[in-house]
Amino acid sequence: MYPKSSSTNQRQLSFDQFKKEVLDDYKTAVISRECSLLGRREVLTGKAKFGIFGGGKEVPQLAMAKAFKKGDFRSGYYRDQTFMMAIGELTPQQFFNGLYAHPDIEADPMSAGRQMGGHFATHSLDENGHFKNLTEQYNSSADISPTASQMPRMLGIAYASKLFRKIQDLKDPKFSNNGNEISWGTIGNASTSEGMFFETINAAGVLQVPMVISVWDDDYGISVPAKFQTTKENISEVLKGFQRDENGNGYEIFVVNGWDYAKLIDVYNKASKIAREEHVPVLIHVKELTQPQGHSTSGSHERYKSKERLVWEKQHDCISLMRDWIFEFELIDENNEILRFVDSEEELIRIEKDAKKLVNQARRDAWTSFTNPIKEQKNTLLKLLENLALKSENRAFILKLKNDLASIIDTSRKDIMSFARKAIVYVRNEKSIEKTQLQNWISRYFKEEQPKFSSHLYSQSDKRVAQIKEILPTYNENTELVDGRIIIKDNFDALFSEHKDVFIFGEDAGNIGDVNQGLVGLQEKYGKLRVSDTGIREATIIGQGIGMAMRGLRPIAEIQYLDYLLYGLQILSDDLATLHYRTAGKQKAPLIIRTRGHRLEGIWHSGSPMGAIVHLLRGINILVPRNMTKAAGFYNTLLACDEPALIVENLNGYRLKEKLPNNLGEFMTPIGVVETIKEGTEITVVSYGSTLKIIEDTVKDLNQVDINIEIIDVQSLLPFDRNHEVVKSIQKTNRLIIIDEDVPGGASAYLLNEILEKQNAYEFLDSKPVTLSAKSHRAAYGTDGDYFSKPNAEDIFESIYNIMHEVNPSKYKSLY
Ligand SMILES: Cc1ncc(C[n+]2csc(CCOP(=O)(O)OP(=O)(O)O)c2C)c(N)n1
Ligand SMILES: [Mg+2]
Repeated sequence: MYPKSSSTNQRQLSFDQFKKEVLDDYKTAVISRECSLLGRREVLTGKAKFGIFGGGKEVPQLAMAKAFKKGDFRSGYYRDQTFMMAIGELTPQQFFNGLYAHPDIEADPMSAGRQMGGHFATHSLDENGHFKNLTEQYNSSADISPTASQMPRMLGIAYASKLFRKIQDLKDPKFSNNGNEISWGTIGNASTSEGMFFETINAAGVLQVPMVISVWDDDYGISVPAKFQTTKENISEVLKGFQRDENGNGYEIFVVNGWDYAKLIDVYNKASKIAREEHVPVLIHVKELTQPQGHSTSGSHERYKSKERLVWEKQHDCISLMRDWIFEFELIDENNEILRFVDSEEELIRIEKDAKKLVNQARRDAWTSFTNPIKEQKNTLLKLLENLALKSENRAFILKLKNDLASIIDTSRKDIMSFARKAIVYVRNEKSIEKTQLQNWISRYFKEEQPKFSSHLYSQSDKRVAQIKEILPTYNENTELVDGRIIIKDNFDALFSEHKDVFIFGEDAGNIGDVNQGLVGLQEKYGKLRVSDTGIREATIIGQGIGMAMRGLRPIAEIQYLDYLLYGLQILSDDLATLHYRTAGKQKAPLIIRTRGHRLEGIWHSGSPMGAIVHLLRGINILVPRNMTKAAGFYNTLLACDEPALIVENLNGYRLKEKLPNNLGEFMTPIGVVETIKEGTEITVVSYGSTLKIIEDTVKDLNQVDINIEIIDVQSLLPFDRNHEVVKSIQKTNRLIIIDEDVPGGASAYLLNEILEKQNAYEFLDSKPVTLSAKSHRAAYGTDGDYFSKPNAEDIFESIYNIMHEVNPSKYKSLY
């Protein structure tokens, strides 16, 4: 590699430097392997719950690390511990801290114990939740477990480089150096069977972005061999049509064996140069890798691999072959002297011994750091229980608890809390200072420990949505009424001219300005990169946005209709919604997803699956504005904040008339705040989105039968009614009906839970609370399909009337 390679970089290295680098690499590989071996033992002896390691894939990761530069991003999966060690972002002790699930972000920088080991991340945010200078550090977007889910965001990370290079106004040195950054992906061979892999590969080819995707090919996906995974059992072979050539743009594709250290370094250098300089995506198919310990700690690969395969894997272990190469390497210099990496095997054995010692020490240190705080807590509790026992009639029981707790060898926080709370039950009828002390200790314990497991679902920075106060739209004296779409469009226009880092993209979003003309003319005005068309690929539209937002841009990803959000829902749920939580606040992606939905007609153009969305997307703000002014106000709010959000515009609202505000881009709809749009006395009607219009249309009819309703617009499903305004209304009306067009038990049940349980509204109800929603099936097509599928004006009238009939049957006579 050293003398044969044509790379100038390598020629410049003196042999001694080169030798040091090779031996350091070998040491890293051996340390990593030792971590895998000891890690498995920690699981089998019960100290850790589950282990999935990078054994058998060490050597190509050394090569990838060499080509990886500051500012670059990794988007990979659970095999990449060697890479993380090689770039200096994972120490052996941190590896074990993660394995034990140390709930402290300093100890386990990957996830503060929230993720299983093997899920890697670096810190993009400082202690205030603000972006650090990402060009001065190595970056790894936080891994997630669902196979191939690292693909969509990988595209966005790469796409950001393209934007940073092409758009002069974006030259923020914190985020990019002229778009030179590569998005480095890794994926297992079997996971390339997933749709998201192919969708991303195609999109990156279309967009021509600096993405280098390595396939770690060990011929298996757990127990299932390549034969059942990949056509021709060969992913680079079937992707050959993506190879760039004289017919057009595409990929550069490399195939290399995973044990060939020298060749790997060469390939990764070439790949890096192509991607970085030309912004061409590269696929590196790394073959002949192994799994020396099987897939994970949950099983043994002897069960499904043949004897021959197991022997082959031993012979092709990448570290063994690297070792042979180092041992055998010889070079004759100009003075005819023979240069070697090592003079005897002893030198390699010493490196291996040192590595073993180092990893063992790291394991011990990690265990001490994980268990020490718990030991202290345990001792405090034992003392409290002893004191309590002395004063209690149930002394024997409490002493037993104390002794049982004392006898647990590897105590967990769960043990501590569980014993403490059991003790409280024994003294429930007693009074003593010791009991109060234990009660106080328990509540302090929860206060301190619970956030370690539950913090950072949403932003805690000064840009969190809760910080935003409402700014009302203002109007000229003789304000004209315009189509709703004009308000959306003019507001986007104001936002685009104000914020140079805002981008909107989606199917038909560019050239024609979206299917409902809310972006008409904006591509012409702001260019094809700011307002752009994408292929039909919802999962990677979302991923494109996630990756861009992780690199400091403000993307608005458009999903054409709410019904098609389902294609992107998995990535929204698994990736975007968990990002801030799973990094304990160290990464964020304030992506805005724009879509339109509700009440059009037909099974796939009338969607309102808000319950499903609300439940799957905790961690994302879910906003359901009733008109375009409200929607525009939400966009304005979100661009002043750092949280992700989904905005569902009303599909039937683009042509409804609204007053055109004169402070476009500035007025702000607050998030988590309901609005009472009509005051009333008899019943509180809670609803959102398109349904509100129908409810408003029934007001006159209800008035005629002497029913005066109060209407509350939810506006924001997540978060819902932070100020608990709904219960105040119910205190006045004593009755509640929730109306939406989701399935029964969908978002209406969510709202009912919020109102009855969280706001304690049950105390003020004089009638049974009612939810009126659509039928369980999707909405049938046409006017009649809608009438018989979704709550209509008569359904609403009758549901409300029936509640009043129950209250006063003589005044409100039965209708049927
Ligand atoms: C969507 C999804 N399906 C199934 C799994 C369970 N699972 C975890 S790893 C794995 C096999 C992956 O094999 P491959 O991509 O070849 O990676 P390797 O583990 O061999 O490196 C499976 C099926 C998962 N994590 N996510
Ligand atoms: Mg595999």
